[in-house]
Amino acid sequence: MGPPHSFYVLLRAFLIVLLLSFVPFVRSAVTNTTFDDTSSAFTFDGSWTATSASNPCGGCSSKPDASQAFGATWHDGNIRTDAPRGTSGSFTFTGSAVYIYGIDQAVSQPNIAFSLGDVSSVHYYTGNERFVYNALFFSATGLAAGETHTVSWVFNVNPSTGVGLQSALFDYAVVTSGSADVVKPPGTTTSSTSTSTDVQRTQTTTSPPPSSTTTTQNALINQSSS
Ligand SMILES: *[C@@H]1O[C@H](CO)[C@@H](O)[C@H](O)[C@H]1NC(C)=O
Ligand SMILES: CC(=O)N[C@H]1CO[C@H](CO)[C@@H](O)[C@@H]1O
Repeated sequence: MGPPHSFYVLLRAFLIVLLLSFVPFVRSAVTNTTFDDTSSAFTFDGSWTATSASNPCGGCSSKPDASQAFGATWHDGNIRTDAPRGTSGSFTFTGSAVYIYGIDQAVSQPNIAFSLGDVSSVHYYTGNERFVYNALFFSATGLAAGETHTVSWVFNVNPSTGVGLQSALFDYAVVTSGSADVVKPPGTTTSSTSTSTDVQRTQTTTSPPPSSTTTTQNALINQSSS
């Protein structure tokens, strides 16, 4: 003889309450921070020009609308087929996710090869718009939230453009942070009023998280097991 049927009804109600209480907590714990290309978190190595409406790049072939760039600034980097050194850069941050944004352009954009740990991808715009603002160049999620990460990139000339001088425009980065609050030891300052209770709950529930919280959940698991 097992436990009475009412036991399962109660257990199920309990798990539903756990799940519902977990979702709003995760949302409130996660924040996005935007870093303009002028931030010292960026490095730019090789042929780059820091550009804005008040400091235009006369020699640059790409002249986007400054008012549509974040902070009205961007970095214009270029590469030649016979360049003696590569054009590259990096962005260093602490958080569980990173998004690098630039201004895509249909004319003469190189392949931009990104890497972050074992994540790598190549960005190349195949559309026809002269400029596309807030274009996502690279993203990585599910990172260890409390650790410092560096995403780096290098330009590779794209032969399909038929142009020997190619350029790409870097605008800003968004970093997701705050999920580390969930696993901070008790007594640590936190913006949430129910942290310790929720840590307890997230450790006892085995329900899969809703898809919208997957990133945070991954970070939480990695953090907890380290
Ligand atoms: C953070 O920014 C990314 C990329 O723009 C977005 O997908 C995500 O929903 C944002 N998260 C929060 C908590 O605002
Ligand atoms: C940064 C890191 O270690 N992320 C991992 C967190 O855990 C999930 C699930 O086990 C992995 O898929 C991530 O790669």
